[in-house]
Amino acid sequence: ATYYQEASHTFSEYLLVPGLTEEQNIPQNVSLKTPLVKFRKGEEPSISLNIPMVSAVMQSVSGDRLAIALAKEGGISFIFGSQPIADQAAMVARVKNYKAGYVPSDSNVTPDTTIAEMLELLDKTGHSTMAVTEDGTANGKLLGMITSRDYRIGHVSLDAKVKEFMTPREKLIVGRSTDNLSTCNDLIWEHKLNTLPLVDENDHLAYLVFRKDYESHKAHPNELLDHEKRFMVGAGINTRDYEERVPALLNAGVDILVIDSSDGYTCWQAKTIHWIREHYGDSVKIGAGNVVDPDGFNYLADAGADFIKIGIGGGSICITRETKGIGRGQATAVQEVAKARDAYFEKTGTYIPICSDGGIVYDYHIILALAMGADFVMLGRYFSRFEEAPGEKLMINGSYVKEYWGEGSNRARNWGRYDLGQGRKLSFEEGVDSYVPYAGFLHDNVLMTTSKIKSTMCNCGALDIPELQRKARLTLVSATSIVEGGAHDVMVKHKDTSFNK
Ligand code: MZP
Repeated sequence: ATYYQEASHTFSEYLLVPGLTEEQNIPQNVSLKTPLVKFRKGEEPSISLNIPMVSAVMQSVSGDRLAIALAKEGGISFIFGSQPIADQAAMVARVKNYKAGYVPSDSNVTPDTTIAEMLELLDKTGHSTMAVTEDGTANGKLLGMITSRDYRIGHVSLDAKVKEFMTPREKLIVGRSTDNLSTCNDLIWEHKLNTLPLVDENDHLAYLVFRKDYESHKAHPNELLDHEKRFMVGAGINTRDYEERVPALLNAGVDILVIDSSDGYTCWQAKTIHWIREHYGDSVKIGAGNVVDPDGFNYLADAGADFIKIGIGGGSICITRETKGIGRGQATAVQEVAKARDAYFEKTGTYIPICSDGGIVYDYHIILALAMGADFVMLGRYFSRFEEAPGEKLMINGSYVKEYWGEGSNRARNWGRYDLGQGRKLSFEEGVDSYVPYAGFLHDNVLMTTSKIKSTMCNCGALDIPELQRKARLTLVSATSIVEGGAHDVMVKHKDTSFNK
C-alpha cells in the first residue's frame, strides 16, 4: 500500500491571510467570470460563467425552475439525470424555451380579465413571462404583467420592482398557488401595494398577476422583463444509457453535459467521453468526475473531459466515507488536483477548468476553494434551501425547512451514479434524506454570497479569480483558533440557524 504522509484537510481548517488592498480593490471592480470548459492557451473558452457557482446534479436541487433562477444570476444548473430520459429532456427544454415577451392590450386584457384568462393568453403566446403593453412593444405603456406558474419571478426582487413602479392606488391581484391552473381565477386578495405579501394564507408563493388601473405610470416594461433570452443549462448523464440520453438532451437544447458519478476514475467515464467525441467531435461539451487526486485528473484529462469535478465523500448528505471508506478531505483534494491542472496546462497548453463539488458549508468555503485553484464550485445543500429548489417546503417545530436528499439515498435511487455493474439497482445507501433550513429566494442569497466573495477578494488584493489564485496566502488553523473565529465569550442574542455564514 501507498501511504500519504500528510493528513487530508477540509476547508474549515484554512484561512486566508490578507494581501495588500489598493485603491482599485473595491467590490464594484471585481469580476467573478470564470471558464466552464477547456480552452487553449491564448484563446477564450467557448462557455464561461459570470459567477463561479453551479448547482448539483440532484433531484432535490437542479430542476428547471432553479435552473432558470441560477442562469439569471450568471451560473448554471445541471438538471438531474436520475429520471427518465424524456422527463430530463423536457426540463432542459423548459429552461431553453423560457421566454419573456410583450403582448398588446387589444389581446382583450382589461381590468376585469381573470387570472385564468391571462394564463390562457400566456399559454397562447408561448411566453413564460409577459407584459401587456398598450401597443405590444417594449416601448408601449405598461398595463399589466403576468408570470406563469413554473416561472415565477422571485417575490423579493419583483416586490421591490412593483413598489418602484406602481402607486398605492393601483391594484395587485394575487391568485392562489395551486397545481391546477384552472382554479386560478379563484382570487384570494386584491391588495393595495403597501400590504404586499406575495404568499397565500398557507404561505405558499402565489401566482402573481398585477395590472395597473390604467393610471399614469412610471415603469418601462423593459425594466421589468430583462428581453427574450435563452438561458444556459447543463444536464447530468451516466455511463450506462448515454447512447439514448445524450441525443435526447442535445435535441432539447442542452448546453453542456456532465458525467455524474461518485467515483470518476474509471474506464466507464473514458468510454463515455470517447463515444461523445466519436459521434459529435468537440462540439458537445462534457464534464467528468469526481476525482480527488492528480492520477484521476490526468486520466480524465487525457480522455478528453471539458472540465473535471473534484470531491468524494464531502457532500452534506453523503455517507460514502462511512459506508465504503473512500474519499479525501476536500481542501487537500482541490489543492492536489489544481497542481495537476496547472502542470497539464504547462505541458499541453490546454487549460481544463476544475470544479470543487460538495462540502461547502459556509460562504467563505467557496472563496477558499477558488483560492486553492478551483475555477468554480458545485453546490447541493446551498441551493436546496431556496424557494426554487424542487424539495417540499415544510414547517417543522415552528421553522420552515426544505427537503434535501442525496442521490445515493433510497429515495433518489440513482443507480447510474453508483452502479459498478450490479445491474440498474442501488445495492446499499451512500446518502441520506434530510431537511435543510428554508432560506428564501435564490437571487437574494446568491447576491449575498457573491458580495462576500468579492469583499474577500478585495482583502486579498485580487480583481479576478486567476489573480486571487496567484496572490492567495492560506494558513492552516489550529482547533483552538477555529473556536476563536466564531462569536465567543459572549451571549449571542439571535442565533443564526441559516447555515450560511
Ligand atoms: P453539498 O453541496 O450538499 O455538500 O454536496 C453536494 C454534492 O454531494 C453533489 O454535487 C454530489 O457530488 C454529492 N452527492 C449527491 N448525492 C450524494 C449521496 O447521496 C452525494 N451520497 O454525495
